[in-house]
Formats: sequence, C-alpha cells, structure tokens
Amino acid sequence: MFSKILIANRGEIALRIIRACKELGIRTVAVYSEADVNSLHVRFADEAICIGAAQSSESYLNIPAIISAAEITDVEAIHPGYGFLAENAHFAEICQSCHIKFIGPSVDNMKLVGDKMAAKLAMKKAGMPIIPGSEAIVKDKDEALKIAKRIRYPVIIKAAAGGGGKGMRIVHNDIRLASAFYMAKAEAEAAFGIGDLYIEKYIEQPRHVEFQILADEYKHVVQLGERDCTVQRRYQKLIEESPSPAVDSKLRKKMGDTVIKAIKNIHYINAGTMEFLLDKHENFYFMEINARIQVEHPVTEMVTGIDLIKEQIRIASGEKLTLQQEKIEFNGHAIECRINAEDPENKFMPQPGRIDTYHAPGGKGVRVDSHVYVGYDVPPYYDSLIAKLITHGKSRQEAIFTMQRALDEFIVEPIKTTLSFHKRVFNDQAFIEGNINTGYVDKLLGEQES
Ligand code: MV4
Repeated sequence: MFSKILIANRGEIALRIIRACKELGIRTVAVYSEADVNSLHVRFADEAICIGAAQSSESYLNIPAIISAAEITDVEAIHPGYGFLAENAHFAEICQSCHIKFIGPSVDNMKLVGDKMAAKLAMKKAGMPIIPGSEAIVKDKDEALKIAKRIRYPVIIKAAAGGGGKGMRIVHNDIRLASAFYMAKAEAEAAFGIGDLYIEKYIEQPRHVEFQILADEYKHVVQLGERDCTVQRRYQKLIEESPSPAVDSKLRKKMGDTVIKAIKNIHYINAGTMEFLLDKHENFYFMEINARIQVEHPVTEMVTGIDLIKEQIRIASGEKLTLQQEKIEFNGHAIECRINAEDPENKFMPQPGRIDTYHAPGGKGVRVDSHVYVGYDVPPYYDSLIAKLITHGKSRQEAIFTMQRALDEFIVEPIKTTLSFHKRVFNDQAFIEGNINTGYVDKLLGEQES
C-alpha cells in the first residue's frame, strides 16, 4: 500500500479522497490554486502546495506544477478525482515516466476510451449492443446521406472528439442533413480543434443508465449495479439514483454480465463506468466508458456499502480485488441531488459569492459530501457544485421521503442554488413515479433544447 499520495483536485472530491486516505493510514498532499487558499482540502491534508493562479489552466490543469509538487513531497501516487486531468492520457503517461502511480486506468485504457469511435468498435467486438451508425469518421454530406438511408431517420451527428453535446445535431430528413453536417463540423472544430464526425440512429426519449465496475490488474472484474442519471439539463446531471426504476432484475443481470465480459475483453483496470441509453422497449445501447471516479459514485456506495475510493487506491497499489460478484449485496435505494451554486430561475447561471448561512441536513439515511462552510466564497473559476445530498432508504419511496425532508433542512444563503429545483422535482408526480426520460427537465421547466 502507498504511504503518501497527492490529490490533484479540489472541492468536495478532494475532501472525499482525503477521508479515504486517512482511513487507510495514507498521508495526503493537497495542491491548490490561489483562489483556494482557504479551502478545506488544504486544511485537512497533511501537506499542501500552491500550484498556481486561480484559472484552472494555471493550476489544476498545470501538469508541470503538479508533477513538481509530487516530486517535492515525494508521493508514490496521484489521485486525479474527476474533471481536470482525470481522463488525460498524456498526464497519466507523464506520471508513469516519473514513476508516480496514476490512480486510475492504464494509459492504454484511457487512450482507447477517449476515442469514442474506437471505444464503440472495441465494445461491438466484445459483444456489446451498440447504436447502429457509421463505422468510421464520416467524410462529407454524401457519405452522411448514404448512412442515413441505411439506418433511417431520425439520426444524430456526433463529434468524434466529443462531449457535452457540442457538435451534436439531430436530423429528421435528407433536406436538413447537409447543413446540419457542416454546422456540426464547424462546432466540433471550434470546440475540440478536431472536426471529425460520426452518425448514429437517434434513440428517442431514452433513459441514461450507467454501470459501475471495478477491475484489478489480474483481470478480476465486478459490477456494482447501475445508476440512473436521466435527470439532466444540457447534459449536466442533476439527480442520480441506484437502482434504476427502469431496470428490473432480469435486465440488470443481462446488462451486468455483458458489462463484465466487455471490461475483461479490453483488460480495463481500476474503477470505471459504462454508460448506456435505455429505450422504451428495454433495449440498451453502449454509449461510452468513463475512465474515472464519478461525481455520483456515492449512490453506489450507499447501496453496496463499498468504498469506491478505497478500492481505487487498493487496485492502483497492485492489490487483488477481494470482492466477489455473488457476495456483493445490494441494499435498498439511494438518490443524490447535486446542489450547485446556480440560479434555476435564470437558466442555471452560476452564482459565485459568499455563503453567510449554511446548514446541512443530517439524521438517518442522509449523507452530505461538501467542502463549503459559513464564510466560504464560491469562486467563479470552477464547476458550481457546492454539495451532494445523498439519501438512502429501504425502498425508493423511503429514499424520496428522506430527500424531501433533507431538502427542507438544507439552508444555503444568500446565494441561489439548485435546492429550489430539487424541491420541485421531489414533488413532481412523473419523477416520483419514475416515469421520465432525458427530456424531463426541459419539459418540467418549459424550456426548449438549445
Ligand atoms: C444520443 C441520444 C440519442 N440517440 N445518441 C447526449 C450527450 C452525449 N454524451 C450523448 N447524448 C445523447 N446521445 C443517440 N444515438 C441522446 C442523447 C441525449 C442524452 C443522453 C444522455 C442523457 C441525457 C441526454 C439528453 C439529450 C440527449
């Protein structure tokens, strides 16, 4: 096991990783930007090093500064958390060449899953159902027309370098295809510097379901069930839960077995998530693999009792997974609400500023992962997540009841937060019944997609 690790992140996830390290007897090094001098991750780590100015590009994305901090403090490993450098294969490669263990998948894993087309083809070979579409980059509108003719409308054009819905276009007929193709290409070029596009059949009104996996260096793989992340706005998740109200035990077994087989096939290592679209007829389609610990990992922890961060660290240190698939128990239901410093009344505009009043809920079945406190200034430079409110109950209904009262207890003033949005969702019949799809938030708010 490692004796000292560096946490290349900030906010709640940096705290979450420090907590796991303390319980494992591992010393911690925090890195921080000039905007995060007064942050709790700086305070709770054994050592802390300032790595640059507030802007992410100068600090949390500054590879030379982070590697220098790691060398100065003589750590054996780096945990990247999520976001920032977590899925940067180049960073993982540099760690490797500096003999610092990157706590995450192998460099080859990261390169594969970072290339969406390559990942999709690898998954197809591994027996995973994929969405019908182009099997390579689509060169021009004529090729696009041919593919649309084969798979039929509606189709969706996606950026190969993609993410966050940028460069995505839904097309319903031949007439619209050419212009959509070149618009998507321009957008992808502007956003990623790479204009490569591919085309898929558009799955209408799906749910977003993802499976958590853990895999060690010895090809031992387990799946920890699914999370339903259907409640999203502009591709930003707002609520996640486990298990999914849309997955029954038969489908769970089928999806879980397929996931394990595919993860073994690509020799994936460490924690990962396989994302799916689930349609009305219980067809599931592979979307992508997230090669990192995810924001929503606590719902899986609450249901399985497994500490995912500790497992990541154990796997990275070369230990064998001691979990056995048949012995993993799935208990009850967990739901997470992302509390963001955003104004739901004003297109979820970020609301940086000072928190004067803060009260986090507690009691049975409540978990709060947060880095904020009274007097904390939410900086404008990073994502707006200020807390994750997670409730756990014997049933989905119990988790919902606990969430309703926990939301009422949660006080954050004077900045606007997504608490008001969540209160609305937890009183909405469609959500309570579990009868929703990815269009849910737009419909609830009466907003239109872009
Ligand atoms: C899709 C799709 C329907 N059909 N692909 C959105 C973000 C990007 N990662 C992929 N996305 C989608 N891809 C096909 N072939 C619908 C979406 C989608 C979506 C996916 C998951 C969660 C929320 C979503 C909201 C709108 C669209």
